[in-house]
Amino acid sequence: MKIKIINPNTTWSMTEKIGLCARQVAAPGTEIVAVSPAMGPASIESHCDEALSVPGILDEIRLGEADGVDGYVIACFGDPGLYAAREAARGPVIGIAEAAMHAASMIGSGFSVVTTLERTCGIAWHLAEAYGMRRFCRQVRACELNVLDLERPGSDAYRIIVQECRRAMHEDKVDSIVLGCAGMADLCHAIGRELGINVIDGVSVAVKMAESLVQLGLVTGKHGDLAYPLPKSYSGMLASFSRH
Ligand code: 2AL
Repeated sequence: MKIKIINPNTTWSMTEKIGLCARQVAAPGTEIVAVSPAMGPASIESHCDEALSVPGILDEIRLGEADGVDGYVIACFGDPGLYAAREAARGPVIGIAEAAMHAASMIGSGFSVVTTLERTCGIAWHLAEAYGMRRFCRQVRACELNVLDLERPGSDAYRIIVQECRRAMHEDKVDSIVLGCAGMADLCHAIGRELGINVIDGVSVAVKMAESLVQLGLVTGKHGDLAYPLPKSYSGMLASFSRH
């Protein structure tokens, strides 16, 4: 089967890292295709960034549908455009925040999210609420790292993230820590080993969930509000999305 991972930001070093982490957990018969859209923000750390990432995501879904993709992962912790992507796709589309939070809810009674900038904490709380995960989510903690600090060789990011995870472990009394950025995927095992607690990377979980749903023959429902969007005209910069 073919699983396409869309990193909605346009930083390809992060996309390659995400692809590598996905391939480490994928089953032998699974082909992982990891991409960044041709248009979009270099990093996603605001509601505006999220909104501006969605046309690029939908373009990648369109290409994926033509390319016989079986399932998709949206690899950004705000799960931008998740429901729009589901409308446009035949197969399942999984967001990394929804995947990680659900996994955490199945292995314990509480988790904390450790994310990048304070300003993104509201997005994580909102998703916890929307997914029915609010009662499991004890805290959302920021490291005050920019997303692109995770890509900078020699940055202090690992040490700062471990420090915040340690605080979460002791102060929030959680069973797991959910990493709040796709760019942290490669740090998951090292942090888990160092702290001796479940550390959940949504990219890995989302890949396994997408694989499982595809293997079970389950697809996105097309009889309700996730039906394919109606054909219509779009103008200006969105003209290429027109369907007649
Ligand atoms: C993210 C993420 O996962 N990728 C990105 O560009 N921004 N989310 C976050 N909270 O930092």
